[in-house]
Amino acid sequence: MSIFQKIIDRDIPADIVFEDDRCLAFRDIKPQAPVHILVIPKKVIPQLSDADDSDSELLGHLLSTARQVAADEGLDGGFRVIINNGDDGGQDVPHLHLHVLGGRKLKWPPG
Ligand code: DGP
Repeated sequence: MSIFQKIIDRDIPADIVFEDDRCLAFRDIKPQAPVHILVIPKKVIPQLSDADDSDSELLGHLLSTARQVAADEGLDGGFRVIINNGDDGGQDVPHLHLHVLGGRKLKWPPG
């Protein structure tokens, strides 16, 4: 079981900013920007490449939630949404998550 499943189950605490029946959003424990929120599905999908076409609506909902979270945080000047996938993609936690980053000017390209 991943650490994010434990957050969903409330076995470990997190600073939760949004929740509905399909997803949860909470602040990253190691923020890389003034606002750094993770949006995760409650359905266990280890990484994006494990999703299939039946997950399309859920994936859209995660993006919509990222947009709403950014709006709620007042990120009117812009923000970035990132999904790290697998080892080469820099993914550490094997539970699909969208990073929502903002509150400062972000550099491009990422490393
Ligand atoms: P990734 O490298 O894409 O798998 O990002 C995982 C992120 O999860 C990383 O930015 C740190 C964050 N993280 C890891 N463990 C915890 C935790 O227990 N609580 C919270 N809030 N965030 C965590």
